[in-house]
Order: sequence, then C-alpha cells, then structure tokens
Amino acid sequence: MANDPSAAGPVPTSTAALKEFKHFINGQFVGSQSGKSFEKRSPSDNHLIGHVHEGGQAEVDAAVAAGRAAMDGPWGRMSIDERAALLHKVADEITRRFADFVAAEMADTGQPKSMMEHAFIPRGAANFKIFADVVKNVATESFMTPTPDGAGALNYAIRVPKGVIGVICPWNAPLLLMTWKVGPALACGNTVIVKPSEETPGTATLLGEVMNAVGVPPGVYNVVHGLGPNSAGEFLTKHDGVAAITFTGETRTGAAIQKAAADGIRDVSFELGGKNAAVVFADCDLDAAIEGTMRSVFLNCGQVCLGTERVYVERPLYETFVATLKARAEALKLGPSEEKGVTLGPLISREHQAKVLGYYARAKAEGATIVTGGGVPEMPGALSQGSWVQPTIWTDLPETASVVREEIFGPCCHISPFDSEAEVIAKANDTRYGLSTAIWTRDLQRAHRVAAKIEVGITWVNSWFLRDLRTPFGGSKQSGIGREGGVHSLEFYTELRNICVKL
Ligand code: NAD
Ligand code: 6OD
Repeated sequence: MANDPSAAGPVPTSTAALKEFKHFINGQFVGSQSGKSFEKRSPSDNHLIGHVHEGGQAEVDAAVAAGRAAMDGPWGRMSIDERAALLHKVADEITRRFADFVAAEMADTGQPKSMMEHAFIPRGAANFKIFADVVKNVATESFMTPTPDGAGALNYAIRVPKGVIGVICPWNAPLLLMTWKVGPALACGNTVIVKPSEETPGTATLLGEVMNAVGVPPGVYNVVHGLGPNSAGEFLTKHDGVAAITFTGETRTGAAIQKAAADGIRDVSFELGGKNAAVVFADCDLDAAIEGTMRSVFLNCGQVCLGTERVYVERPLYETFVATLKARAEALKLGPSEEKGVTLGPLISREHQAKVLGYYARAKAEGATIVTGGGVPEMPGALSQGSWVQPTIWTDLPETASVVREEIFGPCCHISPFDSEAEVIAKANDTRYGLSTAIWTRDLQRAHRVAAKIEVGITWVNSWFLRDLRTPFGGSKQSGIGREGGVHSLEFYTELRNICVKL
C-alpha cells in the first residue's frame, strides 16, 4: 500500500540536536530583532532540524549598511590580486571543511551523499577560484580617436564594481547556485547580501564562518534568512541601497523581482525555470543516451533546472528506449543520504511533494499511460514521513497536456515518438521556456544543425550537465535574463566606465 503523505503521523524530533540558523551581518551571527523564526524540517523523515531566524526590514537595512561600509573600507581598497588571493583562501577553507558542508547540505536537501561529495560541494569551492582567476585576466577596450586638431584622444574603459548586490537563491543546489553568484560578485569587488531559500539555510550560514576564518572583511558577505513576499526576500529587492539583484528560482518569482527592481532602475540577472527537452535520434549510442537521460531526469530527484521533463525519441528506437528507461528507473534505489548505493533522495518538502503529486494525478486524469511510478513509494519507519515520490515515466499524452507543458521539478518525464527533424525541432521549441536541451545522435552534422535551431541558452550533444565554468550559462525566453560564467559574469557584476583623454 502506498503511504498517504498528508497523514500527520508522529514526527521524530531531537531537541538536543536542534540547530539555530542566524543571520550573518557585518561579520557577526545575529538573531532577528523581531524574534520571528520558522522551522526547518528534514525532507527525508520530516524531523525538526532547527529554527531559522526570519529577517525583516531591520536586518536588510543593517546588511545593506554593512555592505556599503565594506565597499568604502578595506575591501574597496584591495587590489585585484589581494581580492583574488582571499577568494582562493575561501575555496581552500570550504575544501578543508568539506565534511561540514556535505553534512549541512545533506541535512537540508536529503540528497545522496555521493552527489554532494562528487559534484555539488566541490563546485561551491570551484566557483570562487574560477572567477578569482577570470577577473585578473580580462582586458577592457581602448580606442585612439582622431580629432580635428590632429592630436587625437585616447578612450579607455575601466571596470568598477556595482556596489551591494542582492543574491536571492533557490533550494535545489544551495551552495553551488549561491556561490555561482557570490564568487563573481566578490571577485569583481562588490559586496553581497544573500537571501538563501527558506528550505536550505545551512551552507549559506556555514560560509559565514569560512569568510571570518580566512579574513574576508566584515560586511563583504552577508546573509539574511527569511521568506519571499513581505519578508527578507522582498525587502532586499526593494531596498534602494541594493545596486543590482541576481536571482535564481521560479519564473513567476522572477517577474515579481523584476517589478521590484524597476523602482530605482536596478539591473537584474535571472536564472529561471525550464521545461527542457531531450532529443534522441535512432542512430544514437543507446547506452550513452539512456545513461544521460537517467541523469537528466532523475538527478537530485528531478530538481535540477536543466533537467529533462520531455523526451522525444525517433520512432524506430521508441519502444526499446521506453522499455530500457523504465527498467533503469525501476532499479533506482530510494533512501536517506548516508545509505550506501542510494541513487534517489526525497523532494525538498511536503509542500513540493504535494505539487508534484498534483501533476502525477493530472497526468492520469489527462489519459497518460503510466509506464512506471505515479505515486508515493512505501518507505520504512520514520522515512514514511518524508517527501518521497516514485520515479515516474509517462507516454501517450498530447503536447497540450499539462505535464508536457508546465515545469514540474520532480523525478518524472513524458516520452513521445517523432518522425522527422523538423517535427522534433518544432516540438522542442513549443514552450515558453528556453533553458537547455540534450541531443543524442552519432551524426554530428545533424547535431550541429538541430542544436542551432533549438531556442535555448544551453545545448548538450551526447552529454548532459557537462560544465566548463568559462562558458555562457543562462536561459532564453522565460528561462532567464543575461548570461553567467567566465567573462559573462563580469558583464553583470561590474559597470564599464569610459574615460576619454584629449591628447
Ligand atoms: P522560488 O522562486 O520559489 O524561490 C527562490 C527564492 O526566491 C527563495 O529564496 C525565495 O524565498 C525567494 N522569493 C520568493 N518570492 C520572492 C519575492 N517576491 N521577492 C523576493 N524573493 C522571493 O524558487 P525555488 O522553488 O526555490 O527553486 C526552484 C525553481 O528555481 C525552479 O523553477 C527551477 O527551474 C529554478 N531554477 C533555475 C535555475 C537556472 O539556472 N535557470 C537553477 C536552479 C533553479
Ligand atoms: O552549473 C551551474 O553553474 C548551474 N548554475 C547549474 C544550475 C543547476 C540548476 O538546478
């Protein structure tokens, strides 16, 4: 029998181990002036992990003042070399405290330890090193300009930090996604105020300890915990002391933030939602395509913005592909982070579980063939209280079905057959999103041709989530504004100023 996630069964609590997540402002851990807080519970078994201080206007004001003062203080006077050296120390300290970061992220997200150890936490450290190195090596432009007197003028550009940057983060890869913004922001000489997701307060808080340990001046890295609307998130986006806002999260939230940023004409950088397609041609290396699609559908329990929720398979391979993916999905091992061999964790929260299960119900109601999954798995003991869902595959739905059109952000995909290149390109593009695609084929001419026609910011050919941090990263259409990565991050985190010198 499947578990009923809405059943309010006994919730294990251990008051002895309860954590208190405080804000990190001006180099100090502080509680909320209002005394307000909210609970953080484990996605795996719903036990109470701790309480998170909820920041309000007072904490945002204090963080902005600290960030501004640091810009005017030692941080603002540091040379690029000194700043870069300090950011290398931040990365090294994350690596030294690797086990603490892995533990904090596992507690918050419930995802497998191996994924934290091999991907998400190392990227947290790498994000500081790459941008520290990039800023030291980027040239600006200069022009010799002719003038009527024949002496000419020299135009040259300099890059300056923008100021205090608001960094608003999601819960799905907390440290990776936060440092992907904080790394370049600090490398460029800005200060930051991070508003982590309410679901994942752990690693952003821990990073405060790292900053102090390596001697990053107070006020450079600030964290204000809280919620979105009418809480720390909204107050941060509306604060006129915040020069620019970088946000990763849902497209709908991005629209609210863009409105807030319009007051004061502040710049925004957005990494938003996706409804990404995988395009599998019959000539592909089937093992590689299955392996890659398994990762792109089920990694992080499907909670990856780049993940695949629509799979299009060329008709001669369709039956084989569906049967093979089904067998592999059914072999996934669900369980808690620390358990050996676990390949699928829970969803982030009961609220998200209810959203994903709502889509599972709609798929059924809209006439899907449920190839596998579609419900809540039976989990033993305390795990029965967690936010688990079955890995799920559907077929036979029209392109208009809600699970084919809307971002679900769970371990699920719809697979459908196609007969021609033109047909699959049209289907892949028939969405308001434009984040990523994976194309699987041995015909590289076709791969280049199709890749150029798919309206997304990132296309992988015969791979998925293979990252080079120097490349432009971001979404088209409603999947984002701007590009991050390598020199592209500098476009957002600095302002170019031109200086014209009459000779
Ligand atoms: P979310 O939009 O619900 O929340 C993200 C953050 O915004 C949280 O910190 C939240 O507190 C804050 N927030 C909410 N409302 C706000 C408001 N009005 N003003 C200011 N802040 C506000 O997103 P989520 O559920 O945490 O993350 C999942 C979403 O993120 C998915 O849509 C996923 O596709 C997207 N995502 C995109 C990328 C990318 O690179 N494109 C990466 C990861 C996640
Ligand atoms: O790899 C990255 O830099 C990145 N921003 C990944 C985003 C993953 C989304 O869930």
